[in-house]
Amino acid sequence: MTTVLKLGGSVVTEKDEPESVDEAALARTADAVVDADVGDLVVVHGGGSFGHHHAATHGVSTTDGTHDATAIADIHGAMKRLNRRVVDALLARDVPVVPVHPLSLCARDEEGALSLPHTSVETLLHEGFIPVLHGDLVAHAGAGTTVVSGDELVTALASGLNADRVGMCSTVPGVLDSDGSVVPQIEAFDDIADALGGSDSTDVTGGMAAKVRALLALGAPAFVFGPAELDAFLAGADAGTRIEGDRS
Ligand code: IP8
Repeated sequence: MTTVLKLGGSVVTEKDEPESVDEAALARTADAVVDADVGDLVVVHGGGSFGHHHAATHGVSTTDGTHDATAIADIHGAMKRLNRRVVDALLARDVPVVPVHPLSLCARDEEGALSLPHTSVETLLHEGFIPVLHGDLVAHAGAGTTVVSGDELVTALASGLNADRVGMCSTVPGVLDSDGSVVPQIEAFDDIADALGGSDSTDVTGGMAAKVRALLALGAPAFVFGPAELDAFLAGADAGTRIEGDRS
């Protein structure tokens, strides 16, 4: 049983203040991972006020690339700093985490398609570790480097590893309808298209609509939920909005 968990950048950082970790939220998140009972676990965290801040400053997104090595060092360096904070919080609780940096692993072709060789993550899982990846920059043929979001990594990992469950923990309790209520289940993007807006902070990778599209494309059930339901998800229960494309 393999579970891929995305921790939204806004869950563990103060999203509007550059390079600022929400220490209390990170501690609660790490405590939840300690008690996880889901078999093999891969964690992917987002950029929050680390990656998005620097990506916006340098005008880099998933489609607008950069060949500026200093910009690459700034953006990737910020993500490595956040990754180190997440890894340290888990190591302090004796969770056997190993950092995995997508810039050293992945590439995009000229059409922007991402390749993520999964052997490294798979071997780490077999060896009893919990790999911790993060939104990052990746080499992009013809564009230098572009942003890869944690959501895109989750999609690639879930299919490469044949994951059984995917969890997307963000600061909202699920996908919300136009009345602000959590939608229990989504099987097609059209079910929810009218209600989905963009993210209200600097987010170069696109907010909830992009998340739902990515999750519908998976071959496994995915759940979008808030931090209050992280314990439940990691105990194997359903949480927030269940998203699973209808494959009939
Ligand atoms: O927060 C973005 O990751 P995300 C990473 O998962 C960078 O979209 C470098 C902005």
